[in-house]
Amino acid sequence: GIVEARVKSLLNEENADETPVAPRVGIIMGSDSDLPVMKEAAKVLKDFDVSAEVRIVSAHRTPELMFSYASSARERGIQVIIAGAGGAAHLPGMVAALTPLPVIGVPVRASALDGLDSLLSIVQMPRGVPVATVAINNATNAALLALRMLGVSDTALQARMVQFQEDARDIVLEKTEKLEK
Ligand code: RP5
Repeated sequence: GIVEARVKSLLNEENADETPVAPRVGIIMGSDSDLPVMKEAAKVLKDFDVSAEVRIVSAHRTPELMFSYASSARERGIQVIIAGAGGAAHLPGMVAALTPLPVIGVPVRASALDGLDSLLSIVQMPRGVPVATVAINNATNAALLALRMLGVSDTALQARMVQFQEDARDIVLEKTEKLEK
């Protein structure tokens, strides 16, 4: 459909039509206006060769779709859901209420309140229904957290995370070395 085509073009997926691999991570967002932020999560997962699907699912505009997406995610093989939303950001919490999977919420800076509204909407979940909330617009960290979760039972993936952390450390050390010269 039109949304899928827009998602593909925004993600710059040259190989989008190759044989599909069952997605392990579901990346969903309330609106296509969240895509510029949320596509960073897709990029990170791609760099780690972890399959993901990207969907527009709105708690307010498509409540039935949200219900069917969240309640079928586990049986479709999804292992972690990353949900981004802005403003009255109900999507991550509602999805967490409908699935036993871990849900990571990304507060998107979308309104006059600069993202603080999204952050508070996502982070202030009632006891019993957790959403792991990352910083405003930080879809990169949402993907890295999803990878760490998958890494608990996927040693090859966890080894890649260790490598990623070592690379990040080396970059900082190299910068320090340059400063000292
Ligand atoms: C939320 O409202 C979306 O997640 C988005 O961040 C915000 C604005 O959506 P649009 O009006 O741009 O579609 O539901």
